[in-house]
Amino acid sequence: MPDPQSKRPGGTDAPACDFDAVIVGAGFAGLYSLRRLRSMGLSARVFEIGSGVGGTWFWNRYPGARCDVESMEYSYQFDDALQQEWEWTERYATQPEILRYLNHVADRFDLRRDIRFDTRVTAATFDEAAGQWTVETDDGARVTATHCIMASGCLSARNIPDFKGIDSFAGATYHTGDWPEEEVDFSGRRVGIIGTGSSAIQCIPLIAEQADRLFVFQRTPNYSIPAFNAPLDPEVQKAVKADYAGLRARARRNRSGIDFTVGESGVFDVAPEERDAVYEERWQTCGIGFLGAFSDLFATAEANDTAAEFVRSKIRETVHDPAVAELLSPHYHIGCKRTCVDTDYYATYNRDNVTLVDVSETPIGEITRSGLKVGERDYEFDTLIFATGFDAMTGPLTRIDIRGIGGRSLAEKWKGGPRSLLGVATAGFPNLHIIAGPGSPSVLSNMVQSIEQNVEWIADCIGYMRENGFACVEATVEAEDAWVAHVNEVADATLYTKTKSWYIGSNIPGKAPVFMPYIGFPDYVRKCDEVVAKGYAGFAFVEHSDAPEVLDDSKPGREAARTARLRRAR
Ligand code: NA7
Repeated sequence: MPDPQSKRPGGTDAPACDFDAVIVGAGFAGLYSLRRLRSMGLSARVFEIGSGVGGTWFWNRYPGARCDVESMEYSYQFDDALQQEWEWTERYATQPEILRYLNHVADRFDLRRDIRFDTRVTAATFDEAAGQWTVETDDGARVTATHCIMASGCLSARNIPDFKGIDSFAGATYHTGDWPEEEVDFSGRRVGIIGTGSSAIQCIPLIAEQADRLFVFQRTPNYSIPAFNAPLDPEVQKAVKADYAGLRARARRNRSGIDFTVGESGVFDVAPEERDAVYEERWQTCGIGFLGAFSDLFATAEANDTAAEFVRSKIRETVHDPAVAELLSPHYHIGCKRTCVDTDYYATYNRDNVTLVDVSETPIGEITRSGLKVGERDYEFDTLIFATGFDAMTGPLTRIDIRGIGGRSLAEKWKGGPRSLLGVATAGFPNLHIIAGPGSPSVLSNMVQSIEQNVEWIADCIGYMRENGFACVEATVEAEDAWVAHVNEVADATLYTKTKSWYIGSNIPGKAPVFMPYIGFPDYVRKCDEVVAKGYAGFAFVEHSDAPEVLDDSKPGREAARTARLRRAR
Protein backbone atom coordinates (compact mmCIF):
# COMPACT_ATOMS: atom_id res chain seq x y z
CA MET A 1 0.00 0.00 0.00
CA PRO A 2 1.07 3.60 -0.41
CA ASP A 3 4.38 4.36 1.23
CA PRO A 4 4.49 7.23 3.68
CA GLN A 5 6.78 9.36 1.53
CA SER A 6 4.90 11.96 -0.48
CA LYS A 7 7.05 13.69 -2.99
CA ARG A 8 6.49 16.20 -5.75
CA PRO A 9 9.19 17.04 -8.22
CA GLY A 10 10.64 20.44 -7.62
CA GLY A 11 8.54 21.25 -4.55
CA THR A 12 4.99 22.45 -5.12
CA ASP A 13 1.55 22.99 -3.73
CA ALA A 14 0.11 20.34 -6.05
CA PRO A 15 -1.44 17.32 -4.33
CA ALA A 16 1.05 14.86 -2.93
CA CYS A 17 1.25 11.39 -4.35
CA ASP A 18 2.55 8.07 -3.17
CA PHE A 19 5.57 7.85 -5.44
CA ASP A 20 7.47 9.94 -7.89
CA ALA A 21 7.12 7.10 -10.33
CA VAL A 22 5.37 3.83 -10.86
CA ILE A 23 7.31 1.46 -13.10
CA VAL A 24 5.44 -1.34 -14.84
CA GLY A 25 7.64 -4.42 -15.25
CA ALA A 26 10.85 -5.75 -13.71
CA GLY A 27 12.77 -6.89 -16.74
CA PHE A 28 15.86 -5.19 -18.18
CA ALA A 29 13.94 -1.91 -18.59
CA GLY A 30 12.19 -1.84 -15.23
CA LEU A 31 15.27 -2.75 -13.21
CA TYR A 32 17.42 -0.08 -14.79
CA SER A 33 14.63 2.51 -14.52
CA LEU A 34 14.38 1.85 -10.81
CA ARG A 35 18.12 2.07 -10.35
CA ARG A 36 18.33 5.28 -12.35
CA LEU A 37 15.44 7.05 -10.63
CA ARG A 38 16.73 6.05 -7.22
CA SER A 39 20.12 7.54 -8.06
CA MET A 40 18.29 10.82 -8.69
CA GLY A 41 16.69 10.67 -5.24
CA LEU A 42 13.24 9.76 -6.55
CA SER A 43 10.86 7.27 -5.04
CA ALA A 44 9.55 4.52 -7.27
CA ARG A 45 7.41 1.42 -7.01
CA VAL A 46 7.78 -1.36 -9.55
CA PHE A 47 4.89 -3.73 -10.26
CA GLU A 48 5.72 -7.07 -11.81
CA ILE A 49 3.32 -9.86 -12.78
CA GLY A 50 5.95 -12.57 -12.31
CA SER A 51 7.13 -13.88 -8.98
CA GLY A 52 10.68 -12.78 -9.83
CA VAL A 53 12.65 -10.30 -11.89
CA GLY A 54 13.57 -10.92 -15.53
CA GLY A 55 10.59 -10.05 -17.72
CA THR A 56 11.02 -11.90 -21.03
CA TRP A 57 13.73 -14.01 -19.42
CA PHE A 58 11.46 -14.94 -16.53
CA TRP A 59 8.67 -16.26 -18.75
CA ASN A 60 10.38 -17.75 -21.80
CA ARG A 61 11.81 -20.86 -20.13
CA TYR A 62 11.12 -23.30 -22.93
CA PRO A 63 13.87 -25.81 -23.77
CA GLY A 64 16.67 -24.18 -25.74
CA ALA A 65 15.64 -20.59 -24.98
CA ARG A 66 18.61 -18.33 -25.47
CA CYS A 67 19.40 -14.88 -26.76
CA ASP A 68 20.35 -14.40 -30.41
CA VAL A 69 22.58 -11.43 -29.56
CA GLU A 70 25.97 -12.51 -28.21
CA SER A 71 26.21 -12.55 -24.44
CA MET A 72 29.07 -10.02 -24.18
CA GLU A 73 26.77 -7.48 -25.82
CA TYR A 74 23.41 -8.48 -24.39
CA SER A 75 24.12 -6.96 -21.01
CA TYR A 76 23.97 -3.61 -19.25
CA GLN A 77 26.73 -1.09 -19.78
CA PHE A 78 25.63 1.56 -17.26
CA ASP A 79 27.95 0.26 -14.58
CA ASP A 80 31.47 -0.71 -15.56
CA ALA A 81 32.10 -2.72 -12.39
CA LEU A 82 29.03 -4.82 -13.20
CA GLN A 83 30.10 -5.54 -16.75
CA GLN A 84 33.62 -6.34 -15.61
CA GLU A 85 32.64 -8.71 -12.82
CA TRP A 86 29.97 -10.78 -14.58
CA GLU A 87 31.37 -13.83 -16.37
CA TRP A 88 29.34 -15.13 -19.32
CA THR A 89 29.90 -18.79 -20.06
CA GLU A 90 28.68 -19.20 -23.65
CA ARG A 91 28.80 -17.24 -26.88
CA TYR A 92 24.99 -16.95 -26.77
CA ALA A 93 23.62 -16.94 -23.25
CA THR A 94 20.87 -19.33 -22.26
CA GLN A 95 17.67 -18.15 -20.61
CA PRO A 96 18.75 -19.50 -17.18
CA GLU A 97 22.05 -17.63 -17.41
CA ILE A 98 20.40 -14.33 -18.39
CA LEU A 99 17.90 -14.80 -15.58
CA ARG A 100 20.77 -15.40 -13.13
CA TYR A 101 22.40 -12.22 -14.41
CA LEU A 102 19.25 -10.16 -13.86
CA ASN A 103 18.83 -11.61 -10.37
CA HIS A 104 22.42 -10.65 -9.69
CA VAL A 105 21.69 -7.10 -10.88
CA ALA A 106 18.61 -6.91 -8.64
CA ASP A 107 20.65 -8.01 -5.62
CA ARG A 108 23.74 -6.01 -6.42
CA PHE A 109 21.77 -2.78 -6.55
CA ASP A 110 19.34 -3.79 -3.81
CA LEU A 111 16.37 -3.35 -6.13
CA ARG A 112 13.90 -5.91 -4.77
CA ARG A 113 12.68 -3.81 -1.87
CA ASP A 114 10.83 -1.51 -4.28
CA ILE A 115 9.32 -4.26 -6.42
CA ARG A 116 5.88 -5.77 -5.83
CA PHE A 117 5.93 -9.22 -7.43
CA ASP A 118 2.91 -11.30 -8.44
CA THR A 119 1.06 -8.07 -9.18
CA ARG A 120 -0.48 -7.14 -12.50
CA VAL A 121 -1.17 -3.52 -13.35
CA THR A 122 -4.72 -3.43 -14.68
CA ALA A 123 -5.28 0.29 -15.19
CA ALA A 124 -3.49 3.64 -15.13
CA THR A 125 -5.50 6.85 -15.22
CA PHE A 126 -4.16 10.36 -15.50
CA ASP A 127 -5.80 12.78 -13.09
CA GLU A 128 -5.65 16.16 -14.83
CA ALA A 129 -6.53 18.12 -11.74
CA ALA A 130 -3.74 16.63 -9.68
CA GLY A 131 -1.31 16.13 -12.55
CA GLN A 132 -0.66 12.57 -11.49
CA TRP A 133 -1.32 8.95 -12.39
CA THR A 134 -3.48 6.55 -10.42
CA VAL A 135 -2.31 3.01 -11.02
CA GLU A 136 -4.53 0.07 -10.18
CA THR A 137 -3.41 -3.50 -9.68
CA ASP A 138 -5.15 -6.87 -9.72
CA ASP A 139 -5.06 -7.15 -5.94
CA GLY A 140 -7.37 -4.14 -5.76
CA ALA A 141 -4.68 -1.67 -4.71
CA ARG A 142 -4.37 1.88 -6.09
CA VAL A 143 -1.29 4.04 -5.90
CA THR A 144 -0.60 7.50 -7.23
CA ALA A 145 2.56 8.70 -8.90
CA THR A 146 3.73 11.74 -10.83
CA HIS A 147 5.24 9.59 -13.57
CA CYS A 148 4.14 6.30 -15.02
CA ILE A 149 6.95 4.41 -16.69
CA MET A 150 5.98 1.57 -18.98
CA ALA A 151 8.77 -0.99 -18.85
CA SER A 152 6.34 -3.68 -19.89
CA GLY A 153 8.37 -5.12 -22.76
CA CYS A 154 7.78 -5.57 -26.47
CA LEU A 155 7.05 -9.29 -26.47
CA SER A 156 5.16 -9.90 -23.26
CA ALA A 157 1.52 -10.00 -24.39
CA ARG A 158 1.17 -13.62 -25.46
CA ASN A 159 -0.78 -14.55 -28.55
CA ILE A 160 -2.88 -17.68 -28.54
CA PRO A 161 -4.93 -17.74 -31.75
CA ASP A 162 -8.62 -18.20 -31.30
CA PHE A 163 -8.74 -21.72 -32.71
CA LYS A 164 -12.09 -23.47 -32.77
CA GLY A 165 -12.27 -25.99 -29.92
CA ILE A 166 -9.29 -24.45 -28.14
CA ASP A 167 -10.45 -25.63 -24.73
CA SER A 168 -11.24 -29.17 -25.73
CA PHE A 169 -7.72 -30.59 -25.80
CA ALA A 170 -7.40 -33.16 -23.02
CA GLY A 171 -3.60 -33.22 -22.74
CA ALA A 172 -1.11 -30.72 -21.37
CA THR A 173 -0.80 -27.35 -23.16
CA TYR A 174 1.99 -24.80 -22.97
CA HIS A 175 2.82 -21.43 -24.51
CA THR A 176 6.55 -20.90 -25.06
CA GLY A 177 6.22 -17.46 -23.48
CA ASP A 178 4.60 -18.83 -20.32
CA TRP A 179 6.66 -21.92 -19.66
CA PRO A 180 6.52 -23.59 -16.22
CA GLU A 181 9.48 -23.35 -13.88
CA GLU A 182 9.70 -27.09 -13.41
CA GLU A 183 11.19 -29.12 -16.23
CA VAL A 184 8.72 -30.60 -18.72
CA ASP A 185 9.62 -34.17 -19.61
CA PHE A 186 8.58 -35.14 -23.13
CA SER A 187 9.96 -38.69 -22.98
CA GLY A 188 7.53 -41.19 -24.42
CA ARG A 189 5.13 -38.46 -25.44
CA ARG A 190 3.63 -37.38 -28.73
CA VAL A 191 3.93 -33.61 -29.04
CA GLY A 192 2.31 -31.09 -31.38
CA ILE A 193 3.81 -27.63 -31.75
CA ILE A 194 2.12 -24.75 -33.57
CA GLY A 195 4.44 -22.10 -35.00
CA THR A 196 7.93 -21.91 -36.47
CA GLY A 197 9.20 -18.54 -35.20
CA SER A 198 12.34 -18.06 -33.08
CA SER A 199 10.88 -19.79 -30.03
CA ALA A 200 9.84 -22.89 -31.96
CA ILE A 201 13.12 -22.99 -33.86
CA GLN A 202 15.01 -23.03 -30.57
CA CYS A 203 12.93 -25.67 -28.84
CA ILE A 204 12.05 -28.05 -31.70
CA PRO A 205 15.50 -29.73 -31.91
CA LEU A 206 15.56 -30.43 -28.16
CA ILE A 207 11.98 -31.63 -27.91
CA ALA A 208 12.52 -33.86 -30.96
CA GLU A 209 15.42 -35.57 -29.16
CA GLN A 210 13.20 -36.40 -26.20
CA ALA A 211 9.72 -36.99 -27.53
CA ASP A 212 8.36 -40.11 -29.20
CA ARG A 213 6.78 -38.11 -32.01
CA LEU A 214 6.82 -34.43 -32.86
CA PHE A 215 4.36 -32.78 -35.24
CA VAL A 216 5.35 -29.25 -36.31
CA PHE A 217 2.49 -27.16 -37.70
CA GLN A 218 4.05 -24.52 -39.93
CA ARG A 219 2.21 -21.58 -41.47
CA THR A 220 5.28 -19.65 -42.67
CA PRO A 221 8.80 -21.09 -42.85
CA ASN A 222 11.60 -18.99 -41.41
CA TYR A 223 15.17 -18.17 -42.30
CA SER A 224 17.53 -19.38 -39.64
CA ILE A 225 21.29 -18.97 -39.37
CA PRO A 226 23.37 -21.46 -37.36
CA ALA A 227 24.53 -20.14 -34.00
CA PHE A 228 27.71 -22.19 -33.78
CA ASN A 229 27.27 -21.64 -30.10
CA ALA A 230 30.20 -22.65 -27.92
CA PRO A 231 31.66 -22.01 -24.49
CA LEU A 232 33.01 -18.47 -24.35
CA ASP A 233 36.77 -18.48 -24.59
CA PRO A 234 38.11 -16.81 -21.40
CA GLU A 235 40.72 -15.03 -23.50
CA VAL A 236 38.03 -13.54 -25.75
CA GLN A 237 36.08 -12.42 -22.69
CA LYS A 238 39.23 -10.88 -21.21
CA ALA A 239 39.98 -9.02 -24.43
CA VAL A 240 36.44 -7.62 -24.64
CA LYS A 241 36.56 -6.48 -21.04
CA ALA A 242 39.90 -4.77 -21.60
CA ASP A 243 38.10 -2.46 -24.02
CA TYR A 244 34.41 -2.82 -23.23
CA ALA A 245 33.86 0.86 -23.97
CA GLY A 246 35.30 0.32 -27.44
CA LEU A 247 32.91 -2.55 -28.15
CA ARG A 248 29.93 -0.54 -26.93
CA ALA A 249 30.92 2.48 -29.01
CA ARG A 250 31.33 0.39 -32.17
CA ALA A 251 27.94 -1.21 -31.54
CA ARG A 252 26.27 2.18 -31.13
CA ARG A 253 27.46 3.18 -34.60
CA ASN A 254 25.62 0.27 -36.25
CA ARG A 255 22.05 0.34 -37.39
CA SER A 256 21.25 -2.60 -35.12
CA GLY A 257 23.21 -1.32 -32.14
CA ILE A 258 25.17 -4.58 -32.35
CA ASP A 259 28.88 -4.80 -33.07
CA PHE A 260 28.99 -6.46 -36.42
CA THR A 261 30.38 -4.85 -39.49
CA VAL A 262 28.07 -4.07 -42.35
CA GLY A 263 29.66 -4.67 -45.74
CA GLU A 264 30.34 -1.53 -47.70
CA SER A 265 29.75 -3.10 -51.11
CA GLY A 266 26.38 -3.57 -52.70
CA VAL A 267 25.36 -7.12 -53.62
CA PHE A 268 25.91 -6.58 -57.35
CA ASP A 269 29.21 -4.74 -56.93
CA VAL A 270 30.91 -8.10 -56.56
CA ALA A 271 31.04 -11.23 -58.74
CA PRO A 272 28.66 -14.10 -57.80
CA GLU A 273 31.51 -16.31 -56.52
CA GLU A 274 32.83 -13.56 -54.29
CA ARG A 275 29.30 -12.86 -53.05
CA ASP A 276 28.81 -16.49 -52.07
CA ALA A 277 32.16 -16.51 -50.31
CA VAL A 278 31.06 -13.49 -48.27
CA TYR A 279 27.77 -15.18 -47.40
CA GLU A 280 29.57 -18.40 -46.49
CA GLU A 281 31.97 -16.59 -44.19
CA ARG A 282 29.09 -14.78 -42.46
CA TRP A 283 27.04 -17.99 -42.26
CA GLN A 284 29.92 -19.71 -40.46
CA THR A 285 30.73 -16.91 -38.04
CA CYS A 286 28.16 -14.17 -37.62
CA GLY A 287 24.71 -15.34 -36.52
CA ILE A 288 22.29 -12.52 -37.35
CA GLY A 289 25.32 -10.55 -38.53
CA PHE A 290 24.77 -12.59 -41.71
CA LEU A 291 22.32 -9.84 -42.65
CA GLY A 292 25.11 -7.27 -42.68
CA ALA A 293 26.91 -8.99 -45.56
CA PHE A 294 26.15 -6.20 -48.04
CA SER A 295 25.02 -2.61 -47.78
CA ASP A 296 21.82 -3.00 -49.80
CA LEU A 297 20.25 -6.24 -48.56
CA PHE A 298 17.23 -4.40 -47.23
CA ALA A 299 17.00 -1.97 -50.13
CA THR A 300 16.01 -4.02 -53.17
CA ALA A 301 14.25 -7.32 -53.69
CA GLU A 302 16.93 -8.45 -56.16
CA ALA A 303 19.76 -7.85 -53.70
CA ASN A 304 17.82 -9.42 -50.85
CA ASP A 305 17.00 -12.52 -52.86
CA THR A 306 20.67 -13.42 -53.28
CA ALA A 307 20.97 -13.81 -49.48
CA ALA A 308 17.61 -15.56 -49.29
CA GLU A 309 18.66 -18.02 -52.00
CA PHE A 310 21.92 -18.69 -50.19
CA VAL A 311 19.97 -19.75 -47.09
CA ARG A 312 17.56 -21.82 -49.16
CA SER A 313 20.53 -23.62 -50.69
CA LYS A 314 21.76 -24.42 -47.17
CA ILE A 315 18.33 -25.83 -46.31
CA ARG A 316 18.40 -28.04 -49.43
CA GLU A 317 21.92 -29.24 -48.50
CA THR A 318 20.85 -30.08 -44.95
CA VAL A 319 17.40 -31.60 -45.29
CA HIS A 320 17.40 -35.00 -47.00
CA ASP A 321 13.81 -35.06 -48.25
CA PRO A 322 13.52 -32.48 -51.07
CA ALA A 323 9.79 -32.01 -50.45
CA VAL A 324 10.42 -31.20 -46.77
CA ALA A 325 13.34 -28.92 -47.73
CA GLU A 326 11.06 -27.02 -50.09
CA LEU A 327 8.39 -26.65 -47.41
CA LEU A 328 11.02 -25.30 -45.00
CA SER A 329 12.30 -22.78 -47.56
CA PRO A 330 11.00 -19.26 -47.04
CA HIS A 331 10.25 -17.03 -50.00
CA TYR A 332 9.71 -13.67 -48.34
CA HIS A 333 12.45 -11.02 -48.06
CA ILE A 334 15.11 -12.31 -45.68
CA GLY A 335 15.55 -10.22 -42.53
CA CYS A 336 12.15 -8.56 -42.85
CA LYS A 337 10.61 -11.03 -40.45
CA ARG A 338 12.78 -11.71 -37.43
CA THR A 339 15.65 -13.91 -38.61
CA CYS A 340 16.34 -16.81 -36.27
CA VAL A 341 19.60 -18.20 -34.96
CA ASP A 342 19.53 -21.93 -34.28
CA THR A 343 21.31 -25.09 -33.33
CA ASP A 344 20.44 -28.02 -35.61
CA TYR A 345 17.01 -26.72 -36.59
CA TYR A 346 16.82 -27.78 -40.23
CA ALA A 347 18.66 -31.05 -39.58
CA THR A 348 15.99 -32.00 -37.06
CA TYR A 349 13.63 -32.66 -39.96
CA ASN A 350 15.84 -35.61 -40.99
CA ARG A 351 14.70 -37.45 -37.87
CA ASP A 352 12.13 -40.21 -38.28
CA ASN A 353 10.08 -39.01 -35.34
CA VAL A 354 9.52 -35.47 -36.71
CA THR A 355 6.72 -34.56 -39.12
CA LEU A 356 6.34 -31.13 -40.71
CA VAL A 357 2.74 -30.24 -41.44
CA ASP A 358 2.07 -27.35 -43.79
CA VAL A 359 -0.88 -25.24 -42.59
CA SER A 360 -0.35 -22.35 -44.99
CA GLU A 361 -2.97 -23.36 -47.56
CA THR A 362 -5.26 -25.34 -45.31
CA PRO A 363 -5.16 -23.76 -41.86
CA ILE A 364 -5.63 -25.54 -38.56
CA GLY A 365 -9.37 -26.15 -38.54
CA GLU A 366 -9.95 -27.12 -34.99
CA ILE A 367 -8.29 -28.25 -31.78
CA THR A 368 -9.79 -31.57 -30.72
CA ARG A 369 -9.73 -33.59 -27.52
CA SER A 370 -6.83 -35.66 -28.76
CA GLY A 371 -4.94 -33.27 -31.04
CA LEU A 372 -5.95 -31.09 -33.96
CA LYS A 373 -7.51 -31.19 -37.37
CA VAL A 374 -6.06 -29.83 -40.61
CA GLY A 375 -8.56 -30.24 -43.43
CA GLU A 376 -9.88 -33.78 -43.16
CA ARG A 377 -6.79 -35.08 -41.40
CA ASP A 378 -6.58 -35.62 -37.63
CA TYR A 379 -3.25 -35.39 -35.81
CA GLU A 380 -3.13 -37.01 -32.40
CA PHE A 381 -0.75 -36.15 -29.60
CA ASP A 382 -0.51 -35.88 -25.80
CA THR A 383 1.04 -32.42 -25.44
CA LEU A 384 0.26 -29.23 -27.36
CA ILE A 385 2.70 -26.33 -27.50
CA PHE A 386 1.69 -22.90 -28.70
CA ALA A 387 4.81 -21.24 -30.12
CA THR A 388 2.49 -18.64 -31.56
CA GLY A 389 4.26 -15.49 -30.47
CA PHE A 390 3.00 -12.21 -29.12
CA ASP A 391 0.84 -9.18 -29.74
CA ALA A 392 4.13 -7.36 -30.18
CA MET A 393 5.03 -3.85 -29.04
CA THR A 394 1.55 -2.40 -28.61
CA GLY A 395 -0.08 -5.39 -26.85
CA PRO A 396 1.73 -4.95 -23.52
CA LEU A 397 0.50 -1.32 -23.44
CA THR A 398 -3.01 -1.57 -24.82
CA ARG A 399 -3.90 -4.60 -22.69
CA ILE A 400 -3.68 -2.27 -19.69
CA ASP A 401 -6.53 0.23 -19.41
CA ILE A 402 -4.37 3.35 -19.76
CA ARG A 403 -6.33 6.61 -19.83
CA GLY A 404 -4.92 10.05 -20.43
CA ILE A 405 -6.37 13.54 -20.84
CA GLY A 406 -10.16 13.55 -20.93
CA GLY A 407 -10.27 9.86 -20.01
CA ARG A 408 -9.16 8.86 -23.52
CA SER A 409 -7.89 5.32 -23.69
CA LEU A 410 -4.54 4.48 -25.23
CA ALA A 411 -6.04 1.39 -26.90
CA GLU A 412 -8.59 3.68 -28.56
CA LYS A 413 -5.97 6.22 -29.60
CA TRP A 414 -3.78 3.49 -31.10
CA LYS A 415 -6.59 1.63 -32.86
CA GLY A 416 -5.27 2.74 -36.24
CA GLY A 417 -1.68 1.97 -35.21
CA PRO A 418 0.64 3.30 -32.51
CA ARG A 419 1.45 7.02 -32.46
CA SER A 420 4.37 8.30 -30.45
CA LEU A 421 7.13 10.85 -30.31
CA LEU A 422 10.47 9.01 -30.35
CA GLY A 423 8.60 5.98 -29.01
CA VAL A 424 8.91 7.39 -25.50
CA ALA A 425 5.79 9.54 -25.27
CA THR A 426 2.35 9.87 -26.81
CA ALA A 427 0.25 13.03 -27.04
CA GLY A 428 -2.63 13.26 -24.59
CA PHE A 429 -0.86 11.12 -22.00
CA PRO A 430 1.27 13.48 -19.88
CA ASN A 431 4.06 11.94 -17.81
CA LEU A 432 3.52 8.53 -19.41
CA HIS A 433 6.98 7.36 -20.40
CA ILE A 434 7.40 4.31 -22.61
CA ILE A 435 10.60 2.32 -22.79
CA ALA A 436 11.33 0.56 -26.11
CA GLY A 437 7.94 1.68 -27.37
CA PRO A 438 6.67 1.64 -30.95
CA GLY A 439 8.56 4.35 -32.82
CA SER A 440 11.87 3.45 -31.15
CA PRO A 441 14.48 0.94 -32.45
CA SER A 442 13.75 -1.65 -29.71
CA VAL A 443 13.24 -5.03 -31.38
CA LEU A 444 15.35 -4.09 -34.40
CA SER A 445 18.34 -3.44 -32.20
CA ASN A 446 20.18 -4.91 -29.24
CA MET A 447 17.30 -4.49 -26.80
CA VAL A 448 19.52 -3.87 -23.81
CA GLN A 449 21.37 -1.08 -25.56
CA SER A 450 18.09 0.54 -26.66
CA ILE A 451 16.56 0.14 -23.24
CA GLU A 452 19.49 1.86 -21.54
CA GLN A 453 19.35 4.74 -23.99
CA ASN A 454 15.59 5.17 -23.44
CA VAL A 455 15.83 4.91 -19.66
CA GLU A 456 18.57 7.54 -19.56
CA TRP A 457 16.70 9.86 -21.92
CA ILE A 458 13.51 9.60 -19.87
CA ALA A 459 15.35 10.03 -16.57
CA ASP A 460 17.12 13.11 -17.94
CA CYS A 461 13.78 14.53 -19.04
CA ILE A 462 12.36 13.99 -15.55
CA GLY A 463 15.50 15.62 -14.11
CA TYR A 464 14.99 18.57 -16.44
CA MET A 465 11.39 18.91 -15.22
CA ARG A 466 12.51 18.97 -11.63
CA GLU A 467 15.17 21.56 -12.27
CA ASN A 468 12.68 23.79 -14.05
CA GLY A 469 9.68 23.28 -11.82
CA PHE A 470 7.56 21.51 -14.43
CA ALA A 471 4.80 19.21 -13.26
CA CYS A 472 3.94 17.56 -16.54
CA VAL A 473 5.47 16.80 -19.91
CA GLU A 474 3.60 15.72 -22.98
CA ALA A 475 4.36 15.15 -26.66
CA THR A 476 2.66 17.69 -28.90
CA VAL A 477 0.34 16.37 -31.57
CA GLU A 478 2.33 18.11 -34.34
CA ALA A 479 5.64 16.63 -33.23
CA GLU A 480 4.08 13.21 -32.85
CA ASP A 481 2.57 13.38 -36.34
CA ALA A 482 5.95 14.36 -37.75
CA TRP A 483 7.69 11.50 -35.93
CA VAL A 484 5.17 8.90 -37.07
CA ALA A 485 5.57 10.15 -40.64
CA HIS A 486 9.35 9.92 -40.31
CA VAL A 487 9.24 6.37 -38.88
CA ASN A 488 7.08 5.33 -41.83
CA GLU A 489 9.19 7.13 -44.35
CA VAL A 490 12.36 5.38 -43.14
CA ALA A 491 10.60 2.00 -43.14
CA ASP A 492 9.00 2.53 -46.54
CA ALA A 493 12.43 2.99 -48.09
CA THR A 494 13.22 -0.61 -47.13
CA LEU A 495 11.72 -4.02 -47.81
CA TYR A 496 10.45 -4.32 -44.24
CA THR A 497 7.04 -2.90 -45.05
CA LYS A 498 6.63 -5.26 -47.99
CA THR A 499 6.70 -8.33 -45.75
CA LYS A 500 4.04 -9.63 -43.37
CA SER A 501 5.47 -9.91 -39.87
CA TRP A 502 4.78 -9.09 -36.27
CA TYR A 503 6.80 -5.86 -36.83
CA ILE A 504 3.79 -4.76 -38.83
CA GLY A 505 1.15 -6.45 -36.69
CA SER A 506 0.12 -8.98 -39.31
CA ASN A 507 0.21 -11.92 -36.87
CA ILE A 508 -2.76 -10.51 -34.93
CA PRO A 509 -6.12 -10.56 -36.75
CA GLY A 510 -7.57 -7.05 -36.99
CA LYS A 511 -4.40 -5.26 -35.88
CA ALA A 512 -3.68 -2.10 -37.88
CA PRO A 513 -0.93 -2.78 -40.42
CA VAL A 514 1.58 -0.21 -39.23
CA PHE A 515 5.32 -0.80 -39.12
CA MET A 516 6.17 -0.26 -35.46
CA PRO A 517 9.91 -0.10 -34.74
CA TYR A 518 12.23 2.69 -35.88
CA ILE A 519 14.95 1.51 -38.25
CA GLY A 520 18.41 2.75 -37.30
CA PHE A 521 19.78 2.99 -33.79
CA PRO A 522 22.40 5.73 -34.46
CA ASP A 523 19.92 7.97 -36.31
CA TYR A 524 17.44 7.51 -33.51
CA VAL A 525 19.95 8.48 -30.84
CA ARG A 526 20.89 11.53 -32.88
CA LYS A 527 17.23 12.57 -33.10
CA CYS A 528 16.77 12.10 -29.36
CA ASP A 529 19.84 14.21 -28.66
CA GLU A 530 18.66 16.93 -31.05
CA VAL A 531 15.32 17.14 -29.26
CA VAL A 532 17.14 17.76 -25.98
CA ALA A 533 19.57 20.24 -27.53
CA LYS A 534 16.60 22.24 -28.78
CA GLY A 535 15.05 22.41 -25.32
CA TYR A 536 12.90 19.30 -25.68
CA ALA A 537 11.50 20.42 -28.99
CA GLY A 538 8.18 18.75 -29.67
CA PHE A 539 7.38 18.37 -26.00
CA ALA A 540 5.19 20.70 -23.99
CA PHE A 541 5.54 21.26 -20.26
CA VAL A 542 3.10 22.40 -17.59
CA GLU A 543 4.35 24.34 -14.59
CA HIS A 544 3.28 23.26 -11.13
CA SER A 545 1.17 26.29 -10.49
CA ASP A 546 -0.81 25.53 -13.64
CA ALA A 547 -1.70 22.00 -12.68
CA PRO A 548 -4.53 21.86 -10.15
CA GLU A 549 -7.38 23.46 -12.08
CA VAL A 550 -10.07 20.91 -12.97
CA LEU A 551 -10.99 20.96 -16.62
CA ASP A 552 -14.50 20.10 -17.67
CA ASP A 553 -14.18 17.93 -20.73
CA SER A 554 -17.63 18.88 -21.99
CA LYS A 555 -16.96 22.62 -22.11
CA PRO A 556 -16.22 24.11 -25.50
CA GLY A 557 -12.73 25.53 -25.66
CA ARG A 558 -11.40 23.00 -23.19
CA GLU A 559 -8.70 21.93 -25.59
CA ALA A 560 -7.69 25.54 -26.25
CA ALA A 561 -7.54 26.23 -22.53
CA ARG A 562 -5.35 23.26 -21.98
CA THR A 563 -3.10 24.13 -24.85
CA ALA A 564 -2.73 27.62 -23.48
CA ARG A 565 -1.48 26.16 -20.25
CA LEU A 566 1.05 23.99 -21.97
CA ARG A 567 4.23 25.90 -22.32
CA ARG A 568 7.20 25.09 -24.36
CA ALA A 569 10.20 24.80 -22.16
CA ARG A 570 12.11 27.32 -24.14
P1 NA7 B 1 6.83 -15.44 -33.63
O1 NA7 B 1 8.12 -15.17 -34.27
O2 NA7 B 1 5.74 -14.45 -33.77
O3 NA7 B 1 6.33 -16.85 -34.19
C1 NA7 B 1 5.00 -17.27 -34.02
C2 NA7 B 1 4.74 -18.44 -34.91
O4 NA7 B 1 3.42 -18.89 -34.73
C3 NA7 B 1 4.89 -18.08 -36.39
O5 NA7 B 1 5.48 -19.16 -37.06
C4 NA7 B 1 3.44 -17.90 -36.80
O6 NA7 B 1 3.20 -18.07 -38.17
C5 NA7 B 1 2.78 -18.98 -35.98
N1 NA7 B 1 1.34 -18.75 -35.86
C6 NA7 B 1 0.72 -17.71 -35.27
N2 NA7 B 1 -0.60 -17.84 -35.39
C7 NA7 B 1 -0.81 -18.99 -36.07
C8 NA7 B 1 -1.98 -19.67 -36.52
N3 NA7 B 1 -3.20 -19.17 -36.30
N4 NA7 B 1 -1.82 -20.83 -37.19
C9 NA7 B 1 -0.60 -21.32 -37.42
N5 NA7 B 1 0.54 -20.72 -37.04
C10 NA7 B 1 0.43 -19.57 -36.37
O7 NA7 B 1 6.98 -15.73 -32.07
P2 NA7 B 1 8.21 -16.38 -31.31
O8 NA7 B 1 7.80 -16.59 -29.91
O9 NA7 B 1 8.73 -17.56 -32.04
O10 NA7 B 1 9.32 -15.30 -31.38
C11 NA7 B 1 9.06 -13.98 -30.93
C12 NA7 B 1 10.30 -13.19 -30.85
O11 NA7 B 1 11.01 -13.58 -29.68
C13 NA7 B 1 11.29 -13.42 -31.92
O12 NA7 B 1 11.02 -12.73 -33.07
C14 NA7 B 1 12.58 -12.96 -31.28
O13 NA7 B 1 12.63 -11.56 -31.31
C15 NA7 B 1 12.41 -13.40 -29.88
P3 NA7 B 1 3.29 -16.80 -39.18
O14 NA7 B 1 4.76 -16.52 -39.32
O15 NA7 B 1 2.56 -15.67 -38.51
O16 NA7 B 1 2.63 -17.27 -40.41
